Order: sequence, then C-alpha cells, then structure tokens
Amino acid sequence: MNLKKFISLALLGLLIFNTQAQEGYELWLDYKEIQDPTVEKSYTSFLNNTEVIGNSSTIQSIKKELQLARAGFDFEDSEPNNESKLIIGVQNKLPSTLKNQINTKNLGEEGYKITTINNGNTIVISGNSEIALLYGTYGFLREMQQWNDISALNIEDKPKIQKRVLNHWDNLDRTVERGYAGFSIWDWHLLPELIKPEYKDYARANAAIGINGTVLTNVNSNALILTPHYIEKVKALAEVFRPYGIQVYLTARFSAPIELGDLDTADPLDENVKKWWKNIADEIYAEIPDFGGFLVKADSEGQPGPFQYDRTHVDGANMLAEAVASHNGIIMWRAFVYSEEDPDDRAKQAYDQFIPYDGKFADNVMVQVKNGAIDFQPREPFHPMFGAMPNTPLMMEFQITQEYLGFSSHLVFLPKLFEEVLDEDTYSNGENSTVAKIIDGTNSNKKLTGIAGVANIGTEKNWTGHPFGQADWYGFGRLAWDPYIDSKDIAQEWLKINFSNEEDFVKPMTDLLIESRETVVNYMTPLGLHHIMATSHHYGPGPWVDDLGRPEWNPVYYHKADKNGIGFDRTASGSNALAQYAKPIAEKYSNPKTTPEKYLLWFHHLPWDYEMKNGKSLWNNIALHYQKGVEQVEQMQKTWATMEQYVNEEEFEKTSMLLAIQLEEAKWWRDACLSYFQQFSEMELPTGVPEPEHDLEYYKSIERPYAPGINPSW
Ligand code: BDP
Repeated sequence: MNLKKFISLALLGLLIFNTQAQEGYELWLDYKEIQDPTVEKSYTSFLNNTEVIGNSSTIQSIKKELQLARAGFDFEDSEPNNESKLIIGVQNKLPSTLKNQINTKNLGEEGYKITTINNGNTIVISGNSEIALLYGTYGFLREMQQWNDISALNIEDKPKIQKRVLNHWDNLDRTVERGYAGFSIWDWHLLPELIKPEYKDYARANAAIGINGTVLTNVNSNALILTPHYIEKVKALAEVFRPYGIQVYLTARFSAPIELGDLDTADPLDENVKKWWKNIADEIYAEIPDFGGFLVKADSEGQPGPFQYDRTHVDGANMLAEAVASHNGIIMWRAFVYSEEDPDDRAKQAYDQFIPYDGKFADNVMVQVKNGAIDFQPREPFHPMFGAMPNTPLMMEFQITQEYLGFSSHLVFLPKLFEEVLDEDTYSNGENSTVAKIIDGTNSNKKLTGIAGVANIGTEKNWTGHPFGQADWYGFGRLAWDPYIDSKDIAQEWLKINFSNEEDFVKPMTDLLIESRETVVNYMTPLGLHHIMATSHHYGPGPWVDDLGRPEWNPVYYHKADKNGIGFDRTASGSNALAQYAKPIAEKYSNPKTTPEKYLLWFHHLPWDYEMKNGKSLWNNIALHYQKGVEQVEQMQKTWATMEQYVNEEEFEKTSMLLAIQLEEAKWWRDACLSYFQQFSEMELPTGVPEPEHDLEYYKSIERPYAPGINPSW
C-alpha cells in the first residue's frame, strides 16, 4: 500500500472511531487519552511491559483489552520505567516466586486480587480462574480510567451475588417490550451466520462491570425460541459471550409442549410433559454446555402456567428445575403475579401466593421478585416478600429500562433508586436485615444468590438512547457485584470514566445525578403516589383513567382521590398490606404521623387538609412537590449548560435537547396531575405554584398512540 493510501485509510479509521466515540458506542470502555503526566508515566510503564499467562480465549480477550487501553490512553510522550511489570495469571500458574506471595484462597471462582510487590515495580493480577483475571483486568483499567494513583495498588474484590443477570424483554421480531433505545440487538434473522461486532462489545461491556448472565428473550415469551432453528442462533451468541464469563439463559413458555405441537397438555405433573422439558433441556445443553437455565413468567398477565392444571408455582418450577438440574442449570421463577379474579390489593397478592411455599422449591430454583410489589414505580417501599421467605433463594428484579420513569427521554440516575431499596431494613432477622443481605444470602445463609436488571439496551448507536441511560446499566452491574457500594461513588466513577476527571465537572454532575431520582419522584408521583401514568404505554400522566378491563390497571385504583382525600389505605382499616411487613415496620407505618412522608399515600388515605410535618396541608405539599420537581429539572438544565467544555459535542447537544423535553414533560405532569386532583381538593394552589396553562380536558385529551415499547401482540 502506498503511503498516501495508508494515511487516508488511517484517517478514515480515526474518523469512524472518533464518530463512534462521539456517539457513545464505546460505553465505559472508551479509553480516553490520559492527560495527567504524573500518573501517565507509571501507567505507561506497566502497560508497556505486561505478561499474561495462558492462551485461552479469555486470556486472548484480556490481551486485546490491554491493547485497546494502551492505544486509547495514548502514552506517546511518556518515558516508561523499564523495571515495571504487570503480570496477570491464575494463582496456580504464577511463577513459583510469586505464588507464595499471592494468596487467593478467599476469592472464590470470580474474585480477584491486584497486588503490588517488588518495591512497587511489579503489579500482579491474580485469582482462581481466568474469568477472575478478566474481572481483575477491568478493575485495574478502571483505576487508570479514573487517573488514580497505582503506585501502591492493593485491591481484593469478589462478587457478593452469584447470578448477576440482565433480562432482555426482546421479542423474536426484534421489537423490545418496554424498550426505548431502538430494536433488539439480537439479529435473529441473520444469526448464526452473521456475528455482529456489537455482540462482542456487549459482552466486553458487561464483563467490565461484572455481569455474568443474560436472558436473551422476553418474559412474555415465544415458544419458538426452544426449537433447533433458534437454539443454533442462541448457541452462536453463547460462543461469543463465553470468553467473557457470560452465561446465556432463555425464557420458557409454560405451554410450549402444546404450542410446539407435541403434547396436548402442559401439566407439570404429567410424565410426558416432564420428559418433554427434559428433552428440550438436553438438546439445548448438547449445543450450549454452559447454558444458564430458564426464566419463567407463569400465571401472570395472561401467561400460561401451572394453575390451569390445578398445580402450584412449586409444581411448575420444580418440574423445570428437574429438567436442567443434571446440567447445573437454574430456574428463575418470577413472583410478579396478580390475579384478575382476586379483588384483594394487588400489592398483597404475590406475597400471599408465594409465602406458603417457602422451603418447598428445588435447590436450583430462585424466586425472582420485582422491586416492588406493584411494579417498578419511581418509588415503592421494598417488596414484603424480601425477608419473608428465609428458606427460598430470592432474586431481586430491578428495571433498568425506564418504563415508568420517562422512557429514555428523562435523565434519572437509577442506582440511587436501587440503593434505597437495597438499604431498607426488613427486620426479618432482627435489626439490620437489609434487602441487600437477603439478596446476597448473608441474612439466612442462602446457597444460591442472584439479581436481575431489565435491560435498557437497543440498536441506538449509544445502546441506551439517552447518553445517561448508560449510567443506569453501568450502575446496575456495579451494584450486582457489590450491593453495598454507595451510589454516589458509582456516579463519580461513571462520570470520570465517561466524560472527564475535572473536579469542576465531577462534583456538580455527581450532585445532579444523585438528585435526579428524587426529581422524577417529585414531578411524577410524590409522597407515595403510584401508578398514575397514562395507560398501556405508561408515558405521561393519566391519573383520571378509570375505564380499563381490570380494576388494578386503572390509576384511580391506586390514588383513590375523592372529596375526602387521597391515597391507598393499606393499614388494618384498609387492605392491611402492612401486615405483610415485619412488626417494627408494620407498627411504625400504621400511623401516618410515623410513616416516612415519602411513603405516606402508599399506606394511607388522608384528607386534603391533613397537616404534614412542615405544618402545611397535604394538598399544599403535593402541589409543592410537583413544583419542586419542575424546578429541579430547570436546575439540571442550568448545571448541564456549564459543562460543554468537558463533554463531546454530540453528547452535549443530545443531552441538552433531552433535558428540554424532560422539562416540558415535568410541567405536563405537574399541570395535569394538579388540575385533576384539584377538582377533589377544591383548594387553591399554594404560592409559588403556577396555574396550569390548560384546563383538565386538554390534558385528558393528549394521546400518544405510538409511544414506543408496547408489545405489538397486545
Ligand atoms: C409490567 C410491564 C409489562 C411486563 C410486566 C412483567 O408493563 O410489559 O410484561 O411488567 O414484568 O411492568 O411481566
């Protein structure tokens, strides 16, 4: 190739790379140039002299990642210290001189250790498996991405939760239920022949934050995924993910034995049904030996399940568990259930259905419980099932995609929400029995532990649509690895890695991220209000909706506003959902005066003039919260406007435009909800809250029939 051609190709490459970086495709693996000369020198020294022991595909991935980092950090001007060395190897394969110095006994299979020895001249990344080395490498690079001092680095880290899983609600036609970032990244039609580079980049990004499993298909599932034609495609993905320690799972449609034309029943106690599932499992494992298992939504929102045959959740889950047990597979059986025949408070139904079965599930079953008992609201008290099933492994299900939080047009830092839930005390085993301790098994010595996040990923160039949606994916992974990390630390880490290390950027932007969760609660569902979103797509306000087929699909069911007041009475005088919580909570929350105000209307129906802690009426407080939410978005805009110098042009512009949408919609929420509730309160808006621009009929008339994320089969 002549020089001219070489230069033009190189420039083109640079341009493509740069455009991708501008669009955010690289996620947290965008190794930006290091501009701090003090750290640059030591980074150069270690990265330019590395020894990675072994030759497997995981080891190749580590080597590749180090190369990418070296190229991205761009060490050109720095003089390395030739004595420095980075050694990466599984403990029992380290040279004998090192073996004695590095103890990895307590690290399990996935934990890693980064040790500095030899007067600071040698850094060793070690663990008990190659995947541990991969995690260690990403941990090491994360230090560098934040420009941290590595001269005396000593880190020991291991995941506190075993199954750290993304749930994709992706359909085989590539639509994504509750997906707001384009279509599904799984190109089923062209798999297995076409392996898109995105698949590998997806695996890298997930491994970098410790995610080790992915459920490829929607919980509202399609039995076709279990046929050989599709299993071949799943296998191709599993092969890309394997070197990155990511196991593949699928959703199992309970009626598949009938739908795929083989049997006329799906009764879990029927021998032929059992055999059918065992065969399917064997077929899958023959192709994908490390297949993770099945996620099942049964007898929920019209999905088939064991109830049709007068069987129980245990019958259903254990039958599937048996089919995968000999292959070390697991069943994640969802507890998101509520029945159209049951007139009881929807918030109580999952608990009532599952608690009697504590201890009855097979060892390889996890019950996957949503946060929270209603449905991924901007704020819900923790689900009372956490703490109430000491003999059953409970998996947490968070929603990363923003179904009820403004889709991918609103900036909301969800790790703050996740943290609030994980930190709640269930009192199930005395004080300090936090939800995190239930999930990670420490509260009752659970052998199997897990956490799932419903993904916000799609074909958008930056994967998540909103540039800040990436932070939610990132933060979910970090909390899945360690549910005790402070969400503020996650925010800082992500901001530094993604944008800039400058203090004048990191500090105000960390505050912005941390506050963004309360902001959305304020302008959507303050003081314990919930599920008052517009119907079906859940975009925008719809507190007036009262005409849907099932009572609990209607927002009026949840807020119960009338002339006498507002809120859902879940105390003994109402649905008594409170009785599902441990005594200290049930007692405290049974009185509105001792209920945290953030949960007030979740548990109590109160008069509009009820006096709140600040001495003002409930009505005034509701109105002021809505107003505050709007003002907080204005503040976000102001802060962001000063950040142009720290972020790339594309992301700056995009975020600015999205914040403008968020502000308009915060006002829409405020004005629509206040106009609606005011007809019952018949009270004036307090000073500082502007009169709505339009009348209630106008807000009611707004329709968004093509808002994204709706399942096309509905
Ligand atoms: C609700 C969603 C629906 C899901 C369901 C579930 O609106 O699309 O299928 O949860 O989690 O939040 O099964």
